[in-house]
Amino acid sequence: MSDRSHFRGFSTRAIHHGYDPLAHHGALNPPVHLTSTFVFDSVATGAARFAGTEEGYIYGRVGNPTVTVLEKRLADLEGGEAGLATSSGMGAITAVLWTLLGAGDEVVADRTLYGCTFGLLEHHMPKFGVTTRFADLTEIETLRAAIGPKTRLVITETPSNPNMRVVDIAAVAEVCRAAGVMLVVDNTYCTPYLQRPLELGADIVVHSATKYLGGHGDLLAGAVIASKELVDRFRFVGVKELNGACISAFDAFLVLRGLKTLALRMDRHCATASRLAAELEAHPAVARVHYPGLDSHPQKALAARQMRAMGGMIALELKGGLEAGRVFMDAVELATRAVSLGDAETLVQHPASMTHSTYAPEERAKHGFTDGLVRLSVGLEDHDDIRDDLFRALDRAGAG
Ligand code: 7XF
Repeated sequence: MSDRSHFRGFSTRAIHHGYDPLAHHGALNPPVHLTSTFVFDSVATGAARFAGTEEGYIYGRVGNPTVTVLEKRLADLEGGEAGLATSSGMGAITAVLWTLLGAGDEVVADRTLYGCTFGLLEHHMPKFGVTTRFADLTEIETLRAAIGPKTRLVITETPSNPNMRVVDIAAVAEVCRAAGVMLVVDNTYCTPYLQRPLELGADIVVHSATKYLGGHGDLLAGAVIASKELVDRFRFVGVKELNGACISAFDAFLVLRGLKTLALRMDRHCATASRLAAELEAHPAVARVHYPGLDSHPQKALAARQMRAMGGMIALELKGGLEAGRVFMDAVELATRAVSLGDAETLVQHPASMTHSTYAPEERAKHGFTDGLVRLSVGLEDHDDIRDDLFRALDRAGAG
């Protein structure tokens, strides 16, 4: 057995934490435990495991040894006590919300969220008696005013998908703590390499691990990181009994593989995106670039405080609006027309017609993004190739 837990660098932990090869026949990588159920050596063992008085696996919806490695690793990287891996980001979000909320409860959510999170809160949770107030969480007084006696939790992304608004996690956490409500932060855009919400006072971090954590566009996964007490509830109530959104051992293995290069990939995503953001801002067809590293971003100073680097996501507003967006989207040759983000490939998509189509047009305006907004997930290709491709497509969009 070898204990490497005193080596504390981020990449070191992303490669090693929670797994000891010497306890697994020397296998460098964690075995993929392809099993749905686990055998008990006696009825007493089975009873003790169900009662929670003995550690050990029971059934794949509750836990699996490959998945456990991923859960430990993600918890460590986020600076949390415990982790839960799920079959998707939405699986993580529903596990949290459905466990913590009941009829009569209220949620306060930031005014821009990923489309399905918004749809869940605005259109579906009311069926179960849970309502949501959407507020601009970049304004602390607005948040304070939105929290009422029935508010149980506050949920936000930062930077927000798709328009890159930045929420001050520490300030929001302070208001939540004073009001006795929990703060959930969706850290998908940043990953723990760029931002660690628990260290800033959040109670719960959720992820779509489909994105940067996996990093290769070959899996769907999600995660929740929080105190052990909360994670136990999300596991034994949220996933086991409410949504069944357990991750497969194979997908857990793929996320673990992705994590080994997380820091390297994020450094490259961030470096290329920050160069491109400045270059794109100078293109005559571009009305506005939303990127927290730009001087034009209203929360640049906050982002610099809260994030290690400014991330790989950029939102562009084109002067020609929706139509220019369409021309641009069809003109790219290297950038790939696809939703999702955080992959090696540069991806472009149009939120109003794709990821955020669950918002009505007037809701999109109210929640802070225009129909002409194009979203760019900057990939790992060479900067010059991405720039040339985007500029050629922008020239077309501008000429239109
Ligand atoms: O269930 P998923 O793994 O797709 O994750 C849901 C999710 C949760 N939080 C954020 C901030 C997300 O961006 C997502 C998924 N977003 C993709 C996108 O924006 O392209 C989904 C493609 S429709």
